[in-house]
Amino acid sequence: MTQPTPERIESLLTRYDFNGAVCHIDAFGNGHINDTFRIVVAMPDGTTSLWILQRINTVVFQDVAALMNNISSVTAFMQKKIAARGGDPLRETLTLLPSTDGHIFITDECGDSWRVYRFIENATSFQSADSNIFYESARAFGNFLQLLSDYPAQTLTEIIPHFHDTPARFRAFIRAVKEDKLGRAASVRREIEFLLDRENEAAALTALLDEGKLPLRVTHNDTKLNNVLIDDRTGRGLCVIDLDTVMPGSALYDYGDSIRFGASTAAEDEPDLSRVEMSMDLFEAYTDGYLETAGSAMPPLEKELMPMGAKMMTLECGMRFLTDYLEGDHYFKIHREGQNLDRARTQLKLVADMESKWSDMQHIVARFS
Ligand code: ADP
Ligand code: GN1
Ligand code: MG
Repeated sequence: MTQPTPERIESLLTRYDFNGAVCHIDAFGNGHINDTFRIVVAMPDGTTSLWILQRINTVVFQDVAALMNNISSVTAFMQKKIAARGGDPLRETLTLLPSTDGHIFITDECGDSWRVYRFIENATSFQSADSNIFYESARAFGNFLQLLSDYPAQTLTEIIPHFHDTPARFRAFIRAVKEDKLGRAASVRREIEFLLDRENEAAALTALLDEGKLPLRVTHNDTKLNNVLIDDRTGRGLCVIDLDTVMPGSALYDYGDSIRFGASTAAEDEPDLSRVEMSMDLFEAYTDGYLETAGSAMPPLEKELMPMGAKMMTLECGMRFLTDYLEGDHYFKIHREGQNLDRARTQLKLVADMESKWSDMQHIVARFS
């Protein structure tokens, strides 16, 4: 997708009523999927108001109407609950701004789909965190799971079928290796072998979900640290964002996604693998916060399998990055050559590190369960 010009953005913003004049637009955030812009509006009383404009990635999300329907219903549901318990619904969950003609997303003349959210001010989305911030992010994601625990899951559209179906991701990876469209497989033999060695573990959690031994719930499915906002004033976990993938799933994959991204000692795309390991302090902080807010909804087997959730999600993500590298980087946005390979390598390094720390991980989970 080509970058939209400022003129195009200005023109589509005329379809929204911001109660003031748009005075500044800039690219915002570090997401791998959508294009995000911050919109500054000058209000008649001299103040400014902020909005988030997003172009929805329609290669990844093919049914935008269903996706937006999911988000609109889930946020409305959470807003009622947050208000009922005396919270601030406008800060503790996302709020969509409909266009002037009442649509929750609009499609422009190039066929791109866009949406606008209220910008949540005085809050930060982190790329890395200390134990305290990470603990707060865990509390927010655990709370999100609790808030949606009685949401009627069957009314949600499964936006990306088999999103966290690790065996299906494994098959896609094998296909990419066999096709080797760009002739890159030979240079990543070691990474391919690492994944092949773990093929029989890929179904460790999906088999239990299929058998009904683990609960299928409404989950977020993309619980990276930068998908939660921390309140600048109170330091507390405030709002879970990036709701595109909210659909039925497993809490273990949500927990695991947070660990693989936020408990790493380095960035997801760190090229120097000697800097990458899983910090046990961060692992402990997240486990503490997640079980504090979500623990009462989790049966014993689910808690026991939290280390496996961390490993499985890290393995799956490594597999997805490597698949995308082999296929020519068509899914995850890259900003430099080899970035998806670097991302894959950090994930595999983390898997190996988790394997070496397995019993410590289990002890920590048991301590907070
Ligand atoms: P992507 O799917 O591409 O990751 P996100 O929805 O996560 O897109 O948005 C990208 C970034 O924009 C977030 O990490 C966060 O920094 C910022 N952001 C998104 N929505 C809001 C909001 N309502 N208020 C403040 N910041 C936001
Ligand atoms: C993508 O949208 P973003 O950047 O929060 C991806 C996740 C991956 C993540 C890896 C819809 O998340 O599944 O785990 O990148 N989202 C989608 O960083 O595929
Ligand atoms: Mg995001």
